[in-house]
Order: sequence, then structure tokens, then C-alpha cells
Amino acid sequence: MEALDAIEREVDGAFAPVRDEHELRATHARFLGKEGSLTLIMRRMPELAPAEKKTFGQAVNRVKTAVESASEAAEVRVKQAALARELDREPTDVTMPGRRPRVGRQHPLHRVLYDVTDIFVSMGFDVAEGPESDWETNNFERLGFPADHPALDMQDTFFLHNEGRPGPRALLRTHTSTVQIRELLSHPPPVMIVAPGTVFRCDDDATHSPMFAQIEGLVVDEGISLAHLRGTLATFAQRLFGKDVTTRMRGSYFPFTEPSVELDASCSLCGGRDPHCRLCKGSGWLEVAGAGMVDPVVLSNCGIDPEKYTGFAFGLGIDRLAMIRYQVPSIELLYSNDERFLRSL
Ligand code: FA5
Repeated sequence: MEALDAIEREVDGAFAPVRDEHELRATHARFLGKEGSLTLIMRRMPELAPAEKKTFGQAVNRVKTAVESASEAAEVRVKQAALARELDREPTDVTMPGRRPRVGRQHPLHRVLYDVTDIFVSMGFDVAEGPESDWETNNFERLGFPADHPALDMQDTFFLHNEGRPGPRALLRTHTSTVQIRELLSHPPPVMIVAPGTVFRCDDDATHSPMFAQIEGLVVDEGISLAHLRGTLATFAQRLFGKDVTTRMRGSYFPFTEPSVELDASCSLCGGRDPHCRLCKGSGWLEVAGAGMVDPVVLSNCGIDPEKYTGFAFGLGIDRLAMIRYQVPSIELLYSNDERFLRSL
């Protein structure tokens, strides 16, 4: 017990001069390390008679607590001193401006996609969705692409699991026109939907990306004519590009529309007046959509009577619209996620 008392008297004096973590650890070990004075005393516990053990145990605990609290107090002192030394070395200039947290915002493709969808919703369209992987039948056959028809080459396709396997082939959809089929199979007319989404083709150059976005439009009801298509797309173009924009239709070909057209909008930048315009390249027109009257074969393939119902459909390339709106020279920029570019739009 005397030895214990002696140790207790040593504790405060031992920790008082401690200046750094190394000294702190050494001083702590002097009492409680493997060969520490308190550890050595505790090892002698078994030599004591049972009656003495209790008093001795309590005394040991008291001294141990004294060591731990002196050690903790010294640790706080050491850390504060280290911080003070560091602040002395590199004084903090409290007048420096703070660092503004960077706030993200919508990707330009999403901005265009939401704006375009909003325009159609305000005209009364519902929004429909379909899966990005689909069956070949929904992507091609029911849309009137005959097997092995040259029109299939227009959309170089990523097939999923196929070669040599029986049964239907799956693919990454090459256009959002798959949603026309899914919609017509599941809803009787009248149908009036737009279907935005991601599509995939084996395509890669300044204006073509292997993954891009389209928005499909489909209206099927009694008495729908090409005039409805023209009016819808003309109104859309004016809402997106401005009131002064005019539209024109050119004859085209898609297996699932008859007649088929391409819709062009007059150039929103030069209005057709600048032969060197960087947007329309002097032609005065920008290609905006593929479209047409739904081919009666498509309606029959989906169990809808083509004698009773007619319809129109269109497909817009969202990436192209974004490139026109933000004057982006290469489609790759929309996918490479370079923050400097994205922040500039
Ligand atoms: C189609 O995909 C038809 N499904 C559109 C359609 C729908 C016609 C309904 C009639 C009725 P097309 O292959 O032309 O058509 O593509 C439509 C638009 O997608 C193009 O005008 C273009 O803007 C965009 N596009 C096509 N391929 C790419 C690509 N690789 N990268 C970026 N945009 C593309």
C-alpha cells in the first residue's frame, strides 16, 4: 500500500512536463505499460490474503484512475499546443473570401428533353414510356420492316442474345417507335402520346452517337389527317424556336408511315438570310423530325381497324435539337461530361 501511495504522489508531477505525443505515450507506459510501476504492483495481487485483496484492489483502481485522468488532461494540452503552433506558422486570414460550394444543374440534353415534352403535354399529349431493350418484333416487324429488307440497314442494330438461339431476338431499341407498338397493343384509340427515351445504334461521328435520345409522337383516332400532323409540328417548332419560325415538309421514306415526310424548320439564327450561317450552313432550313401518317399495316399488326382509324407519328432527335439550340459543333461533347463545356451552356 505504501508503494501504491508513492506512485499516486508521482502521477501529477510526471505528466506536468509532457510536451508532445511521444512523451505522453512514454509517461503513460511508465505507470501502465508492460513494465510500468502500477502494472508490476498489480501482478503481485495473487500473493495477498483474500481479505487484503479487496482493499488493495480498490486502492489500485483509484491510482489507475488518477493516471488515466492525468494522461487525458495532458493529451488535451498537447493537442491544443500543437494547434496553436500550427496557427502561428500559418496564420488564418479571416478576411479571405469563402469557397462557394459548386451547385450542379441539369444537363443540356435533359433541359431540351423536358422543354420538348412540356410543349407536347401543353398541347394535350400524354407521356408514355417503353423499355430500352425490346424484341425485334416491336422494333422492326410490327412496324412494317420485312425480315431482311434493306430498310433495316438504316438502323445499324445492337442485338442482345441471339445467334443460333431459337425464339424471338432481343435488341437495344434503335428508335422510340417501339412505344407506338406497345401503346397500340395495350390501348384502344383514341391515342395521343409522346414517348421520350434513349435509343442505340452502331453509329459514331460528329453528328451521330451510339447512344442518343429521341421523342416519339403518336396520334390515332377517327379522321386524323396530314393537316393535323403539319399543324402539330408547326406549333411545336414555333414554341421551341420562336414565333417567326416557319416549317416545311419534304417527302421521305419510313417503313411504318405512308406518306412519310421530313420536317424542316426555318433557321432560327439567320432566318435564311445568311449564306454563311454556321447553324444552317446557308441552306436556311434545319432538319427537325421524321414523320408521316401511320401505315395501315402497323394498325392491323396491332389489331386496330385501319378502315375506321387513321393516325400520324413523328420522331424527333433530342441531341440534334440540343446541338441547334446551344450551337454544339460535335455530338460527342454532349456525352463526354467535360464540366468546362457543360458550365459554358
Ligand atoms: C427514326 O428513328 C424514326 N423512328 C422516326 C419516325 C418516327 C419517323 C415516327 C416517322 C414516324 P431516323 O432514323 O431518321 O428516324 O431518326 C430520327 C432522328 O434521330 C434523326 O432526325 C436524328 O435527329 C436522330 N438521330 C438518328 N441517328 C442518330 C444518332 N446516331 N445520333 C444522334 N441522333 C440521331
